[in-house]
Amino acid sequence: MGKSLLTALMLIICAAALQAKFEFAGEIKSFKAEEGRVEFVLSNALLNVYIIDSNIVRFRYTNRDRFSPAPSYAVVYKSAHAGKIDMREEAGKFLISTGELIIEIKKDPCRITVYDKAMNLLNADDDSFGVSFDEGEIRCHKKLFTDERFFGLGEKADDRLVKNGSQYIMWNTDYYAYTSRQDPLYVSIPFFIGMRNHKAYGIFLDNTYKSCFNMGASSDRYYWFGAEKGELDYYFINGPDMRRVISGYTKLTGRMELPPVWALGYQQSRWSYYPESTVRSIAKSFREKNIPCDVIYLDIHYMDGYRVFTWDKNRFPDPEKLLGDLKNEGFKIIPIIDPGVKADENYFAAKEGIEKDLFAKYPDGKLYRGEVWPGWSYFPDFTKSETRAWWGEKIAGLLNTGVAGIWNDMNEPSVWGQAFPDIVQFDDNGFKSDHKKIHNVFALEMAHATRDGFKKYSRERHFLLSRAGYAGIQRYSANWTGDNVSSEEHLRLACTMPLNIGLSGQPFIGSDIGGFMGGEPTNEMYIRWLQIGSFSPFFRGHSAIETKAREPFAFNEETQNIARKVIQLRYKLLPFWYNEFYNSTQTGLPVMQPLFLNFQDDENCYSAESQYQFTIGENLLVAPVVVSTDKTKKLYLPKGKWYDWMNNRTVNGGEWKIIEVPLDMTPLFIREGGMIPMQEVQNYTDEKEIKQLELVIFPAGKSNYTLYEDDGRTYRYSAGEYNLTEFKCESDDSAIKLTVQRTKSGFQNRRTSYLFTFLNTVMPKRIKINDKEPDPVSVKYDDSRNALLIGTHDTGAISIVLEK
Ligand code: MIG
Repeated sequence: MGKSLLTALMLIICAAALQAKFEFAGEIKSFKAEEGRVEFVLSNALLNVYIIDSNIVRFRYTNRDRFSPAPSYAVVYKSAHAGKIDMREEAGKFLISTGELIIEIKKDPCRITVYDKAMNLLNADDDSFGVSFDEGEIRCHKKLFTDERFFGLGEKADDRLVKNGSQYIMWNTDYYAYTSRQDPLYVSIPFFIGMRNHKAYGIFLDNTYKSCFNMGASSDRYYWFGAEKGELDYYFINGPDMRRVISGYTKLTGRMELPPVWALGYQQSRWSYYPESTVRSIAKSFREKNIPCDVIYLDIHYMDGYRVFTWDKNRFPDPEKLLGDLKNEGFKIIPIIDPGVKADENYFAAKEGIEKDLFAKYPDGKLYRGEVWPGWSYFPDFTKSETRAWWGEKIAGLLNTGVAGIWNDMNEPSVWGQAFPDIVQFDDNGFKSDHKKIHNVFALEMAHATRDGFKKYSRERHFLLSRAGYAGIQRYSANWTGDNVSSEEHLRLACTMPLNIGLSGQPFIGSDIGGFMGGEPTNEMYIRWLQIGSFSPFFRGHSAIETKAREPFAFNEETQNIARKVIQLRYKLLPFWYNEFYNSTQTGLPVMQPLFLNFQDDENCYSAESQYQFTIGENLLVAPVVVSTDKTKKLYLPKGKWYDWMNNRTVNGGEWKIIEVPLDMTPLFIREGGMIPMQEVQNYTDEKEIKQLELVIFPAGKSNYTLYEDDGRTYRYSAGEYNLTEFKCESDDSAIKLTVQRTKSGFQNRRTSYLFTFLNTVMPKRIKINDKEPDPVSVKYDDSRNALLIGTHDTGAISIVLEK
């Protein structure tokens, strides 16, 4: 080889190496239409465009020669669109139509613009930047419009829901006593909602590596998202209704399973309740004091030297007996399970894991050991199906002992706040990869293993709570917002964080009521927090070791009395809660919803102040007090009429109000037309045979409500053992009519009567139930509420007419 040729070659190689440092995706060189997708070859990348649904399009780029064969951890939905893609070529561009969206793909350079059918621009790549690769790092720059707003991104410690002007990192992190804006935290959900002109779309970046979302932080030109490695694989989900965006996202990543009803009750935790006499006395206090409670948690001290799947023989000599006794009192017990398995050669879990090759290892085949509660520990490789199956068997052991659920902690995975080494290898379902790829899905796959164990070894529904998570965690587990602080700041975060996580596809969420650490809540703060918690999907009090307990009876008598009422209201509302959970399993929408989810066009619902308000489902608005010393509350009611539950009067919406808020009051408003099912209070779910359902109705125009019911504890519903009852109400100048109809019958319930409470209703001239005058004793008028109460022992089809 001549010297000049060699130099030329060297130059080319150097240039290539230099180029590999940073490059844009480049121009489109060729394309190939396949079933359900089009493959474009770009100068520096491959791009596949898939039509998933008419409102969901997937864009997948790689700067490698081929796409990764490893399946997604998050996406469980198989595209409905397998056919030919409707694409035409025009000068300088391709146009793909999904029926609902038009995707414009410019050739040189390759740039994506998404339009709706009427050619309104919804989302576009930045003209100059688009997609780029910086060595292994991937980035996508999108045009930022001045009227554009962002929401979502999962667990972010923001006391605001609008995400503009900040950069967020996705990297599951154990950060105790975090403060506002601390980022990242335990859960990573690389999904956000964009909104312009009150029209919403969503983008989900399906990449488990450490990722970054810069939502116009220090740039008014673009926003960008990307990851340190992997593919730029993202889904565009059109609304324009925000609810449709979230439903689309959860169609892709899956939805919550229907939990057992008891998991919607009050749950009590502390680090830690031990020995067993303490657990018994806590349980006894709840019952003696008539404060409802369904669950007691066992934190790390129940184990033998923090060895998972063991019990400390001195503190808990006979766990089966204890759990059985407590079960008879209506208590469900949930122990903590951390991922670290103590590296102890005499410990069965360590021995089995080594024997069966279930732990994460270094590239030289030696086991990785990290330091956590048990001391030096092995980490199960949950990305290996054998590990998940083994873990499931261990979970079954706990179920046999009588536990009702599992609490996963330290699963970021956390190694005493240190960095888990990137060199540690995981199976990745046979595709082999390192910690960088698996870190964010470690908790997801641990939850996967646990959920699989639940379902394989038990017919009952069980509850799983996880600290960490990734997109799709809602399929397996609830989350709580980790180690919060007893502070005013965290009282506000107890509203905004669950709301934010709910917008990101995880509906089952709540905070440690009263604050986990960092001082003690005052009585006021505790009550205000409990009120927020009682309207959060996950309702649990918990506190750290060496802090005061967060049981209601750890506070003074007056506080206890208020707390009892707050918790009792939750129990009265259980049929309502259960129905909203059911709805969420069907739609993927949050249970606890920001105002703008139902009033997307109402600008007041986006204001800083109204962000602490929310609705449960569509019809019950909660305006909690978020400053513990406040005696008044400024709140916004969206357009329409509302029934002020606390003050028994109707109020007009579309206005800001200032109301007085005594400590025992959680401001609650029923939306016009709204119906709220309730039942008598119990000290735990299933304490009593509930014979009567009360339906509270605020009649207005035409409205309807569908109630789902089943046994509340098994999977028999999936074989059709459930009921759907439809309530329709019509109100005009002459009459109010209510009809009740079973639309699905598959479950034998115990109901023998209904009580219908018509709010804001005058005493009618005449009442007819199924065309007959009712027995006068079954009709009452409550002056203080302006409410008409009608009871009936009919539980089949009912028609009630109230003539005005
Ligand atoms: O290193 O298990 O967030 O809820 O009480 C702390 C003890 C470990 C952190 C959890 C917290 C739990 C605590 N855990």
